[in-house]
Formats: sequence, C-alpha cells, structure tokens
Amino acid sequence: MVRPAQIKLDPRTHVMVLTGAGVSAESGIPTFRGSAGLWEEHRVEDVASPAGFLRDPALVWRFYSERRAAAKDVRPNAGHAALAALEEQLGDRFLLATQNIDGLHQAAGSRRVIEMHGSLWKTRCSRCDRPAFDDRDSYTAQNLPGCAQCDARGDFALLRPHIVWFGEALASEDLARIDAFLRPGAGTRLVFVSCGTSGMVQPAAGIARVARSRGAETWLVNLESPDNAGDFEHTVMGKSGELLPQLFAVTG
Ligand code: BJW
Repeated sequence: MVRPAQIKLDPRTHVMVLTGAGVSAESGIPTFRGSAGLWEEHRVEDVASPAGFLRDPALVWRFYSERRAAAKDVRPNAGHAALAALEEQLGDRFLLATQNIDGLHQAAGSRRVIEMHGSLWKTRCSRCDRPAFDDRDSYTAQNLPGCAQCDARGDFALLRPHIVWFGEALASEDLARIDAFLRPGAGTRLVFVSCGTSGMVQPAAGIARVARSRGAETWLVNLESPDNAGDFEHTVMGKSGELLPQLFAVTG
C-alpha cells in the first residue's frame, strides 16, 4: 500500500494554509472556473466588479442573493473539519487565509481565519464607511437596499455585498496579518499549504512565492495543476476532503 504524503509538525512548526473554492466543492458549492463553474453563466466584469455594480446593481444583488440561498444550508466537509482540528492543536502557530466567502471554515470551528475576499453573509454601504453588518437577506430589482446612515444625512446610497471585487484592494490589515505570520522568529519552521485554488487571482496567488522566499516549506494540495504550480516543493493531487484529514502528523 502506498503511504499518503504527510507533513510532520513538531513544536517549532508554524503552519499557514491558503484555501480556495475547491475546498468547498465537496460541500456542493460550485467553483469559479472550469465547466459548470460560477463564471460560466456570468461575465465576471458584470457581477464581480465595482463598474458592474454601478451599471446594474439589481443583477449583482440577484447573483449574490442566489448564492446566499444556495449556500444557506450547506455544511462543512471533512477538509474544513481537518483544518479546524489542526488549529485546535497548533493554536497561534496556525493561520488560515481563505479566498472563500461561504463561511464554511468558521462553521467547522476554525477561528484564526482571514476572509481575504470578504463574506457572503455581510453587507456594507457602497458609499459611507459604516462597518459591514451581518445580513442573510435576498434582494431584487424591487427591493434594492439603501443605506439608513446615508439616508439620515439626506443622501442616497445603495448597500452592496461585502465582497472584494476585481480591481478592489484587499483589507490592508488582513494583508499585514498574513505578512507578519510569514515572518516567524528565529528557530521557527514555516510550512505553507495552498489548497483548492487555481492560483490565478492576485494577491492570494502570490503568497506561495513570498512564503518560499522567506524559507517556508511549500505544499500544494489540489485536484488539478494550478497556475502557480512552480512555487511548490511538494505536490499532493486529489480532493481536499480526502487528503486534508490525513495530511498533517503532529508530533511532540
Ligand atoms: C479542488 C477540488 C477539491 C476543485 N479538492 N481542489 C497581478 C497580476 C495580474 C493581475 C493582477 C495582479 N494584481 C492584481 C491583479 C488583478 C486581479 C487579478 O488577480 N486578476 C487575475 C484574474 C489576472 N486582482 C484583483 O483585482 C484583486 N485586487 C487587487 O489586487 O487590488 C489591488 C489594488 C490595490 C490598491 C487599490 C486598488 C486595488 C482582487 C481580487 C478579488 C477576487 N474576487 C473573486 C470574486 C469575489 C468573491 C465571490 O464573488 O465569490 O474571488 S474572483 C474569484 O476568484 C473569487 C475567488 O475567491 C477567486 C479565486 O478563485 P479560486 O478559489 O482559485 O477558485 P477556482 O474556481 O479558480 O479554482 C478552484 C480550484 O480548486 C481548481 O484549481 C480546482 O482544480 C480545485 N478543486 N475541486 C481540491 N475537491
């Protein structure tokens, strides 16, 4: 029998995991690219860009409302659970950066999570700096939501999904937290794992190269070869729900 590849984790090991849509695929959430992907039915620039929202907010809200409805009863899978269990063992020596907006890592119990591209379950104002708030509602052309805070000032502004669209900056505090984690102290062994992402979207796709340039061991866990495959020293091909539960061996 072939033994599956394992990452051995001793007490000096710090682990950062980057996840993408592939990690939620086995829970039934479609990925973005490829056949039957989310982008198949939509032009990206129409539903995931600030210009698209300005042009047709009803279309954008319909797209995200349909995704809220589809993700409402979805459950985390064994891959999500494995990462939550790993965090339980490593504590602050673990960080999870996800590009996913579905909240499934948190539903599985992960707490040290950075949602790099925002959250499907939050809404914010498209104009004022009112903080994003929890929201599971659906909106259509008939009930497009306006911002109450802007309204109180006699302004009108639409609320928008709390998502990082193409051309928008990621939260600087999130990027700073990732950068700091990738600068561990002397004597630390750093391991970086990328899982279920096509490695096409920046800046997430570039983290592997940064990690490697800082001496991290880089691991790829994916169904197909991603665009940034050359940045990894170790590759394990297959489904994350099957591979992640057996990938980590904590010693000591
Ligand atoms: C499995 C599996 C299983 C399947 N098990 N695996 C440098 C160079 C070139 C371009 C740029 C650059 N820097 C910035 C850009 C522009 C742009 C970009 O990257 N464009 C590229 C496409 C070329 N980036 C941006 O615009 C970013 N902003 C930015 O950089 O701002 C700079 C700035 C600074 C200061 C001021 C202003 C601006 C923002 C990117 C935001 C991305 N947002 C999206 C949509 C919103 C979220 C949503 O609606 O859900 O996020 S795009 C979409 O792609 C989504 C995803 O999070 C993201 C990544 O997709 P992911 O997760 O990789 O999914 P897939 O489907 O592509 O791949 C799935 C993978 O899983 C596959 O490999 C499968 O094989 C695998 N798989 N089942 C394991 N069971």
